[in-house]
Amino acid sequence: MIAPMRMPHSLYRFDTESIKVYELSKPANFKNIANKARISATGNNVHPSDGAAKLVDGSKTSLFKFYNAAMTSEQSIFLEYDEPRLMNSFTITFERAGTTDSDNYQFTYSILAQNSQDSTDWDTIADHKLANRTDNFEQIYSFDAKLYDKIKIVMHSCKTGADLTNNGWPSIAEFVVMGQIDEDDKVFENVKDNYANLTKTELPLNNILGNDFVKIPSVA
Ligand SMILES: [Ca+2]
Repeated sequence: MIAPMRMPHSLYRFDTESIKVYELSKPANFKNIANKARISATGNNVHPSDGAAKLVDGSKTSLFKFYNAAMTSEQSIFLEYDEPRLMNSFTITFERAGTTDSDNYQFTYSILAQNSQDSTDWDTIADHKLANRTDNFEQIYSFDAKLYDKIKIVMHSCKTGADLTNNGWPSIAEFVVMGQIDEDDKVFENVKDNYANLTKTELPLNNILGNDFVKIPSVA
């Protein structure tokens, strides 16, 4: 009879540290928080009708044309949060031309993340990965949950043409950040369920509570 394998003692420890680690790894309540970030790009050359909102609008057919020209040098896209958020995966989606691509695009990109409250160092989530517009237009990167407030997508090159020697006009269709929503987001999500088609900036406190609720009486 084969003796049952002994599990490492550490798996049974329920000290404070173990519970903390478990909680930090628990992704059950994570949602796509990409649209909670401020988005910017280097180059200041965004296509006027295809701006940053298209990167996080939930549509893989709407494109963020972050550099509105043939890309001759490396460019970066930034997603930034006011406070570090617990995150555990990024998904990047490029335009899909179909099963064939007459323009034959190849993107080379990296994805980095930083907790600027702890360090100026960047963690490398994806390092010089390749993508195209046919059979490799979307990649998911999962990692142990960690606090970040800055994400940087570095577009090293965007090549096109039969031999991939021409510079192409780059775009990204969608970027997903799976992370923990904060308390403000929870309140907003609850309100949004009852007030469809409103954005966060269109919900002044007076409209929700009524004017009388925000008048603070003076203390006698
Ligand atoms: Ca989109």
